[in-house]
Amino acid sequence: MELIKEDQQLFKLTAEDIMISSEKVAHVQLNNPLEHALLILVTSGYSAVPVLDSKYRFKGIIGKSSILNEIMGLERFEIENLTTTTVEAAMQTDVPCLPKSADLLTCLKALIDHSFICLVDDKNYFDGIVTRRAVLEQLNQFFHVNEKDLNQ
Ligand code: 2BA
Repeated sequence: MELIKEDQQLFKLTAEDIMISSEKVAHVQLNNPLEHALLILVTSGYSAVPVLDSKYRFKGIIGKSSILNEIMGLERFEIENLTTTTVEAAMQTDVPCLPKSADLLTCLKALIDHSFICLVDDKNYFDGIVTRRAVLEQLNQFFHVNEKDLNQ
C-alpha cells in the first residue's frame, strides 16, 4: 500500500527516538522509606515512578495505590508504615521492560496495559521511559498527515 511505503519513517522509530531519558525521569531508590516515595509522587504529580538500586539498575515501579495499600490497616490507617516500610517491600516487580532499540509497534503493544515502559540495557541499567503520550503523539501525527489518503 502506497501510504505505508511513504510512511516507513514511522515504523523506523525506536524507543530511543521518543524516550524521556533517565536524568529527566523522577525515580526513587529501593531503600527509601515510603514517606520519601510519596513525597516524590505528590510533588511530581505522577501516579507511579520507577524504582532503581544504588547503581541505577531498574528494580520495579512504585505508585500511589501501592503506598495506600501499605498503610490501610484493618481498623485504622497505619501511617507509621510510611516510615517503617521501604519502597522495596511495597513496589511492583512484575512489570515489563524494553531495550531502547525496541520499535514503535513493540512499545505500542506494551503500553496497552501500562502508562509507561521502562527502558533498560542488557545489564538492567536504567536508560529512561517511553510514555503512552509519546507513542500517541507519533500515531496522531501519522494519522493527521495521512488523513486525506485514509479517507480515499
Ligand atoms: P500518570 O502520572 O498517571 O500521568 C498520566 C498522564 O497525565 C501523563 O501521561 C501526562 O499526559 C499527564 N501528566 C501527569 N503528570 C504530569 C506532569 N507533571 N507534567 C505533564 N503531564 C503530566 P504520559 O505522559 O503518557 O505519562 C505516563 C506515565 O509515565 C505517567 O502516568 C507517569 O507515571 C510516568 N511518567 C511520565 N513522565 C515521567 C517523568 N518525567 N518521571 C517519572 N515518571 C513519569
